[in-house]
Amino acid sequence: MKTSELTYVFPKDFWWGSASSATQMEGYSKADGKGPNIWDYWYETEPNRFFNGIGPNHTSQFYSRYEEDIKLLKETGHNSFRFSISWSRMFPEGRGKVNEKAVHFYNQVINRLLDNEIEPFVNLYHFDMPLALQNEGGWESRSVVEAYVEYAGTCFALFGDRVQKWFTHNEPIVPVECGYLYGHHYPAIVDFKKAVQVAFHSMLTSAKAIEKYRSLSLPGKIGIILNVTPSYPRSEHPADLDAAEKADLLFNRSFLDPSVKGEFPQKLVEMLEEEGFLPSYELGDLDIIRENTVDLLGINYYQPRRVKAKEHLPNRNAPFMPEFYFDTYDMPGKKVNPYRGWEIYEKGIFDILKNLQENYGNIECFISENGMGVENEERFINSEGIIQDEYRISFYKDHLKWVHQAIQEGANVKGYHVWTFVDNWSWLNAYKNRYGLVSVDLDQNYKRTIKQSGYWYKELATNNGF
Ligand code: BGP
Repeated sequence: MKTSELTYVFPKDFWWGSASSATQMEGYSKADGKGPNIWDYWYETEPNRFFNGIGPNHTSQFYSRYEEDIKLLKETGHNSFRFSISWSRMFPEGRGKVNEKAVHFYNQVINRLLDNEIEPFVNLYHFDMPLALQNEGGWESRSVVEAYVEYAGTCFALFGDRVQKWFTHNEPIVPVECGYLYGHHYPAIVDFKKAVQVAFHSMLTSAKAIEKYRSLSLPGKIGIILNVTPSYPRSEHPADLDAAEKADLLFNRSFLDPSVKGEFPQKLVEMLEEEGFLPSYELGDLDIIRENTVDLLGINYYQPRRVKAKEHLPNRNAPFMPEFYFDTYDMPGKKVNPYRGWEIYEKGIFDILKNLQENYGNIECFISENGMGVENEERFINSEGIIQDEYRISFYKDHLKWVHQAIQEGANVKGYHVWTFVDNWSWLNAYKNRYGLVSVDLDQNYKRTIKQSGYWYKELATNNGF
């Protein structure tokens, strides 16, 4: 298609791709010397927590099928692809001796991607703490900070000659909220003070890994991936505005500011101090955070947060939660993905990008995840066996229009990655909601079939627009 026939044309060399994570797609959780991580452990001890009892050993088997998958990446138009390294595959005990079979596997993946002109984007941490380190306290513990830096440094040294886009964490708020506030991820603790410590350590480890990376003078960039949930107040009433600001400070700026500006927002520090929740830290930690900000920011966007002032005083006898500062509400008439229950608000992606442009030095960024999970997609299979997922194509187009608009207005956006490439296993929801451009048939040995959205994505990437 000629550029003149397209309505939305993206900048030259735009990164078209998708994101994935080790636990959600490698499978083989006990093979070739991999150590257990918190997901393997939780599944063994509490399998009923997982939808249909499917655990992390039954993810889409990328570990054995990566060659086939990389061909499919090519067929669906990818010029870039994010995966994460499994810390417990590299270091079965979390630190110490590196597992050579893991090194071989990741080398193969990186080399095959490069052979196919697909740039590897590598993330070091996607919710998968090695069990041995969780037993030391996981992200709460200072010893784990040092273990992470050792792991990151090893990955840079082994793969950094070829990998030129590195990410220290994916969505560091998720282990904080799911693991330490709302009980969705192991260790499923409810403890605000610990949650703050975990958040602080994720920022410290990110800065320390960046420092390590830069000391090696490798030829690439390093960043972090944050899920930003724009916080929209119910009204312009000062109390609603204040509530929305507090939600933004807790869920977004607690990671955005240290990652990009090298400091925590003063207002956030005051809020935490008032409740006695400041984390413990060592002399020099804040300097490390200040001096090691990111080159590049990945933005995962799924949904906004609708916020209003608290209507009742919080119950001081209940465990302290972020919702002590604000209430959320159901905005009348909002559009919702009925399967996942998440609001769909496309303009949110534009608001995030404009905020980065205006308040974060227009840092180089890309959309690192955006996607729609849908149940029972076999309903939409046509006579040729292809899932007709028109809804997903519309979802992407509707978001891409706003990404395009932000770029027109000067935002420094380099790419768009969808979640995700092949239907994969999702934390507690297992295979309930499917997100892929390619389907996986669990009854036919994980057979892959490109969906209509996969063909569309190829066209989008080839035309560099739509
Ligand atoms: C993001 C995570 C992904 C992925 C996605 C979809 O927050 O980075 O790992 O799972 O959300 O969410 P879910 O799988 O819970 O539907």
